[in-house]
Amino acid sequence: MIHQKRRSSLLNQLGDGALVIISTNPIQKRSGDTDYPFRPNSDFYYLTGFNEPDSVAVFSHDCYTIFLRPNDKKKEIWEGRRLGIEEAPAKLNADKSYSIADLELELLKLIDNGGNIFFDSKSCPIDNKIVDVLWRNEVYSVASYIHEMRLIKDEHEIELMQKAANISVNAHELAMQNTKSGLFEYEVQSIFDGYFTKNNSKHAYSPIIAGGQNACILHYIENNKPLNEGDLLLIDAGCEFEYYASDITRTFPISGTFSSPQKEVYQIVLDAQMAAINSIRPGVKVNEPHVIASNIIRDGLIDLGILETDGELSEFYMHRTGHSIGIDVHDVGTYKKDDYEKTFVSGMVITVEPGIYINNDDKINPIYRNIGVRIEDDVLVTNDGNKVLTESLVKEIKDIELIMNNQI
Ligand SMILES: [Mn+2]
Repeated sequence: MIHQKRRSSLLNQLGDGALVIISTNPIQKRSGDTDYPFRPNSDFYYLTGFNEPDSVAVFSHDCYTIFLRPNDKKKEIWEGRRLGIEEAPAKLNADKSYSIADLELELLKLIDNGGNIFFDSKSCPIDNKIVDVLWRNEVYSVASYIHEMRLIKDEHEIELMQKAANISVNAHELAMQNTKSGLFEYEVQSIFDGYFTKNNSKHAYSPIIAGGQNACILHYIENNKPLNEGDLLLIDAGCEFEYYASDITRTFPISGTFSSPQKEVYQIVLDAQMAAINSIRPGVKVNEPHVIASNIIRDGLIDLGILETDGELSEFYMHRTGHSIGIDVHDVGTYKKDDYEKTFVSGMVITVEPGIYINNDDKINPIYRNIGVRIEDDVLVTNDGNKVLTESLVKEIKDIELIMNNQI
């Protein structure tokens, strides 16, 4: 029902007689006869709830048609079960279903009603076939309409995102409790691999398990170095549960106790993160958390003598404070440059993830070198402010030290 509601809501914006055509992702080859695990196209899944490859949805106010793989006993033994043409209408709330092999023939009939056609090609084999069928027609883009809808999460989506957040929170907690020097970064990653799998979820993105100076490499994913006693460990990992993402970063001392310089840097990032989160409510510009976090980080770094009064903050803080999150971990909307003037609306979910990255630089006081800190939570905009979906994961210095020393 939720998908039908989304389709109707989309059609209502597109005007009378609109016909939407949307396909799922192609299967991607990994090597030889091995494929990457299939994941449906996010827009397609949002509108259909269907997660098989080789499918196309065509819908108007009058008719919803789904093209999919027919049942095939032999193929299903090798490749897995298929919903099949007979079961599809009842299961997917469709009016008609056809084999994907009949796509061109049936699509020609479906576009014959004269209404505006909405379609965006991903230049994959199925979309190329659709383009061939549509070549005589004027075609309009539908992606921006779908993305505006996806920006505001409905109750069903918020529930799934809360579940994803909870799984990730628990995995981070386990990692804090089980980290010790001498382990390799991948051994800490295995805590997430195991916990996510055990809870019917997957990594929403390549996890970053970065000890010491590796934390200063923003997209460090090698995760293959040993953890050293005096260093911090930065973990950016989140699961995807039923196609909805979570995204959490925590930074904590491998020994279980922060050193004084680590504390000083960490507290600046935490203050920046909390202030940025506190600013989030409907009507506030989506860029506001970034402005607030950047100012606090700038002042903090100047106080520590790391940044000159007229210095470049981007030497130590070179990314944005957050992004939209949903079916995609970097979800549609709100964090692109044109969107900075937009304001928060109830139902948006964004990350808040300021950081400080101090590289090994002669100019910097040695006690602060090689410290990288990021703290990230997922925040739902509510009618009267916000709710942090990942709030149950500790981040205050004293709480992290307690949990790491198994005292809570
Ligand atoms: Mn993030």
